[in-house]
Amino acid sequence: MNRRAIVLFLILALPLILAAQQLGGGGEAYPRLKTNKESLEKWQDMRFGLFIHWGPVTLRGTEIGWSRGVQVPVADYDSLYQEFNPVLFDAREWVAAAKAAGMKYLVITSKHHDGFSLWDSQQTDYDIMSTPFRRDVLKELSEECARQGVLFCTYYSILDWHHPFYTTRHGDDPRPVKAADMPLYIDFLKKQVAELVRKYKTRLLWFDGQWEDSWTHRNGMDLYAYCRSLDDSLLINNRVDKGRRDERGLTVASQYAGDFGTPEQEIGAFHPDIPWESCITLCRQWAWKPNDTMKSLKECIQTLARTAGGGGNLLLNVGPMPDGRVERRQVDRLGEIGRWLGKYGESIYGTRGGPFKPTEGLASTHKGRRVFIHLFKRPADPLILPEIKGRRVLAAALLGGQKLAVDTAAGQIRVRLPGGPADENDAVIVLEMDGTVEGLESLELPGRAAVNASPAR
Ligand code: FHN
Repeated sequence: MNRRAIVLFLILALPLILAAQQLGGGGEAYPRLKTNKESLEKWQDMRFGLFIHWGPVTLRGTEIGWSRGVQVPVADYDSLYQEFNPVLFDAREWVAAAKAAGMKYLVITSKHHDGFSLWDSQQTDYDIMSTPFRRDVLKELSEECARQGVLFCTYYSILDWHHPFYTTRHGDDPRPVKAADMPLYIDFLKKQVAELVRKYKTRLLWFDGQWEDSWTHRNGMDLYAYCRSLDDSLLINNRVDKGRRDERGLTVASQYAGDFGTPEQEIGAFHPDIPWESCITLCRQWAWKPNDTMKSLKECIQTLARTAGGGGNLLLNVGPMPDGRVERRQVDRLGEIGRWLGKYGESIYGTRGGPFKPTEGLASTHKGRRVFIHLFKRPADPLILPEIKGRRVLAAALLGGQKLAVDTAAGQIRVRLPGGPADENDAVIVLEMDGTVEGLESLELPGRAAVNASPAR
């Protein structure tokens, strides 16, 4: 191929190569099975969801899954379901709390590492119907989400330290394992996942527990393809496969399956070109713990704005109590976040990260011709930003507030700041541009770049 042909090929193919890099899918085993773009964009526009970790373990207040066979002996842990009777559980209240927080989707732990199923599963008796409660939590939540217009999604743990056929044990679990059983476990897993899709209409499968050697890259790609065969519009996170290497959570290479990256307990790195979602606890533990330390309103709002400023979604977690209620103080905190979004939601929903890369003091999002600057600290006045090549700033204002003087000179945008106090959690300035900034190069700001801020644990 001569030089001219190579150049021509690159010019034609480049956009395709770039697009391919952005979209995940079935991995190297299913190269043509790409992420459902429509579902992905709708989900990315949502930006904010509720994560719920819950199960019989709340009767002990210890961490779900991990405390089995450690803080709580296996025999005790595995019999907790016989006392689990959350009579104050009300799906309306849970979904209403998510809505009041401004959250657009909800992800419930249908089955965590301890193997307990929160629905009436035909594949096992180790489920909610074997408890004194005998109500199908997933059915009630799925129906209530549909009623209140919140997207119903399910977390499902691939590893199952309770299931006899799963081939890795945890804690003081004395049972031997037989490698031959793993195919039987995978058959069980697929039948349960089919229930979640067909019967409970989950819209997103949030897999977890893929890191043990019992689960392989091949298993991951096959499960991804199987899920998409059940419902082609499903979204599936990258923990279906082995491409996630550390808490930064992104997939290391396109040969791995998955539709979005999953940083955990930290705000993901600035990546407006890759779909990702940070999952972070409102308190410290995933499941409920008495008197657990709860994040401040400022920390919650800045975590959400920083995540959106990096191009990601935020999945904020609560752990309901053993009686079925979410603690009042946590419901109140969610409501406070929702009130902030009531005023400034335009700077979060439907936006994409950038064009200015986040620093310690600010982050930016954009949508159409509007660029939103999220100020977490009061900067020097005027606020100085690098000029956006090929775009002019037509006007500046506090979002929902007063107009601000703005000019561009010497490659800098200078915004005069308001004299009085602005929102101490996150003061949002909106810049009206003479065109969209989507796809334009991201810009570094002088000053310390934001490190992947890990909210207090
Ligand atoms: O072990 C789990 C943990 O309990 C929790 O479910 C988090 C949520 O993403 N995921 C695992 C740790 O990476």
